Amino acid sequence: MFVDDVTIELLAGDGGNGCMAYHREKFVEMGGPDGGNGGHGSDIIFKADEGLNTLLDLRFQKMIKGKKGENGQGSTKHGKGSSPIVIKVPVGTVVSDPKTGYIIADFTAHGEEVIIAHGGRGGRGNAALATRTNPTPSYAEKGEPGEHRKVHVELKLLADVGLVGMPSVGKSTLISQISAAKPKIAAYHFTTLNPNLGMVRVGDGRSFVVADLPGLIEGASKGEGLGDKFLKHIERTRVLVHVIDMSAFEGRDPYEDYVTIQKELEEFNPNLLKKPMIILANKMDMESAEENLKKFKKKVKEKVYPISAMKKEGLKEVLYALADLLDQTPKEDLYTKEKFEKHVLYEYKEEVPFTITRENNKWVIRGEKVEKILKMTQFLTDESVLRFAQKLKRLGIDDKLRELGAKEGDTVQILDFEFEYSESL
Ligand SMILES: Nc1nc2c(ncn2[C@@H]2O[C@H](COP(=O)(O)OP(=O)(O)OP(=O)(O)O)[C@@H](O)[C@H]2O)c(=O)[nH]1
Ligand SMILES: [Mg+2]
Repeated sequence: MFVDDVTIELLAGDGGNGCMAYHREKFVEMGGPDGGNGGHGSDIIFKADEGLNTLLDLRFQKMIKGKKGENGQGSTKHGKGSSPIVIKVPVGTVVSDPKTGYIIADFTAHGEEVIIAHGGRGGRGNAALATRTNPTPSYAEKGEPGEHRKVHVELKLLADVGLVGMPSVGKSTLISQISAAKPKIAAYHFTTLNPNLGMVRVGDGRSFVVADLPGLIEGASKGEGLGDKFLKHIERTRVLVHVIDMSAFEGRDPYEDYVTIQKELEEFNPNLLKKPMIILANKMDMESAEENLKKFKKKVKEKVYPISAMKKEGLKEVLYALADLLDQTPKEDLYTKEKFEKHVLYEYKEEVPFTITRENNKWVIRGEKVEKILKMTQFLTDESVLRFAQKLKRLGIDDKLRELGAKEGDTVQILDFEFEYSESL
């Protein structure tokens, strides 16, 4: 099965917890802090693999989860980081953020790899948290939560030449004659349901990859027929080949076919019309074709190559013309730098540091920052509790609670953690 569009949830591994411990030696009752740091949680990495040609494997996974890093231990023993989870994707895969639309990665070469969701850093142990003013801290951090994000994964095939045209004009017949590809060929419309790739070798040693696409009809860019589902696969191709049935055997007018397809390409993505294009007048072995070609040529400025895909006539010249065109057409990136998430220098985000609601007689505090502080706190000692309280205070939570009328001893809740409100802090 050919799958080229998947949305999936990624949950990278949390960092391991930092450790709180003290150095012990004979005759020394309590030495300095020696709790080690937690290890890094597993990153989720996507890696391009030329052996794959579909996103089928991702289809059946709702969520990919990373592993937590190891916890730190005494004697400044740091926890081991968890190995990354590596997901293989076909070359040509584009990963984007469905919320912002920014591209996270565009894989165009075998072996390329990008971290799509970052594992959390390990929490610091009390050895690492010692400062001049507090040389023996009695607290340690928990690991940072791993990145949690939804991503849109799309395959946009990597081919040099894309074959477009109405159904049954002979696109699949052509690719089967010029490459080793063996697509289904038949007289009914929409025989081809998925794109096929074929490697073409020109006599002089040059070679290129051709993509045979399902047929297009009027309104394809708005979903008619097989719609525009497959047009994305020609976005990367450098040269287009427009195949036209010059026999007009099905009763359509070849020139109208040409205009219709050009319009659909433009509506899908105006850049498609900027690509160099070769027009093939196919089925020249049929009776009426010669007559139709004369009329067609009068209306179209571009050079038209008469061929018979079925009888393998006129193909050699076309292959040389394509190889020459490809030599003159530089490879371009599909996306400009600005479309990538990592190049966004500043993005305005509406930030709500926290919200307070009154629920079941409790003050409930929510917010990404507050929740992260909680998740990274180990409530082991008075000092760690104090540190947690100070962080909340710095965010302005205490002032706000007081303002809202919180009283000594009231219950405050963050996630599933509850504590008493105290005015003395
Ligand atoms: N006479 C003649 N018939 C051809 C030629 N090329 C293709 N055909 C016939 O046209 C019909 C359609 O051919 P396909 O190659 O399946 O056409 P297609 O463009 O891939 O069609 P879809 O996949 O449905 O879009 C088949 O019956 C072919 O045998 C040709 O050069 N001459
Ligand atoms: Mg076909």
